[in-house]
Amino acid sequence: MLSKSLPVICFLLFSNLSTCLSCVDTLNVDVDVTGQGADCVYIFTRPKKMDGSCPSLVEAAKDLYNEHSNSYEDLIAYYPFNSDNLDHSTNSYHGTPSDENSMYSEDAVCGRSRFFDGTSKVDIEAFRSFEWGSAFSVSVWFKRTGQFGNYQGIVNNGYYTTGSWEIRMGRENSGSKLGGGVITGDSSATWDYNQASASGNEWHHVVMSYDGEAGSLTYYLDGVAQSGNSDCCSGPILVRDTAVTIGQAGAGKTNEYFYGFIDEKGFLLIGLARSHFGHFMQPLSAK
Ligand SMILES: [Ca+2]
Repeated sequence: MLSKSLPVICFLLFSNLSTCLSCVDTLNVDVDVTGQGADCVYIFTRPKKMDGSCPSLVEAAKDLYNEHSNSYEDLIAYYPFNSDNLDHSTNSYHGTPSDENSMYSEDAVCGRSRFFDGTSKVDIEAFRSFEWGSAFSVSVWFKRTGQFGNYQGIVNNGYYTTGSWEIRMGRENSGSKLGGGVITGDSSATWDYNQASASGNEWHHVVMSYDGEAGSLTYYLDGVAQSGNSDCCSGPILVRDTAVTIGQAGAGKTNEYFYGFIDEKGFLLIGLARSHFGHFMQPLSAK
């Protein structure tokens, strides 16, 4: 029997936080131990082992990792953008950057972020003809820092009717306009949400979640549900022979690049996550 009467208190110090998924279920404190701003201290409890002893730090960390692995089994792809354009889920839907030297920044919400300079993007060709199904969520953090007079794609599988889902920004209202949507058999356009406003030079978080069985599309900006065409669609998101693009408007457009930083925190960037929707709505701490 596992005893929970006397929890073990452990302190984990990660000098290089390799996965922000582990932020989700732990109390985490941003403590600048090194003066470099790169370390996080984690405080959590674990039950004693069957023999009454406390698990080692390695054992405790492994247990936590396994719990997360199980709870994110629906994850499609995860791009931390800390030092590469790779998918850090188990699926290996790796991104291909258009720029020779991808730029990563300490200006981030988790680890580092990727900087998009208005000419660079990341394509994930593995998503061509991908069956998105009827349960889909995408989560992304972004901080637009320039080219406010342009339309800009953030993440999508193609521009407007070329793809079947997208999150993008407009040039209206000083470039703060934000929206997106999905395309299904009964909804032919993606601009189901088009009145959100995300101020420039600040981090913002978008979660768009689609439930094709319930016929519901929700769009959250910084944890607040936005008004839009929530009953736009039902059934599966259409399959397209297009790549997923991050940092540009996607297939069907040659311009409309994003200018600024894109990151993740605590959860995935792209996932079949209807069953985990609650995770997305945990309190957000935008920097
Ligand atoms: Ca990151």
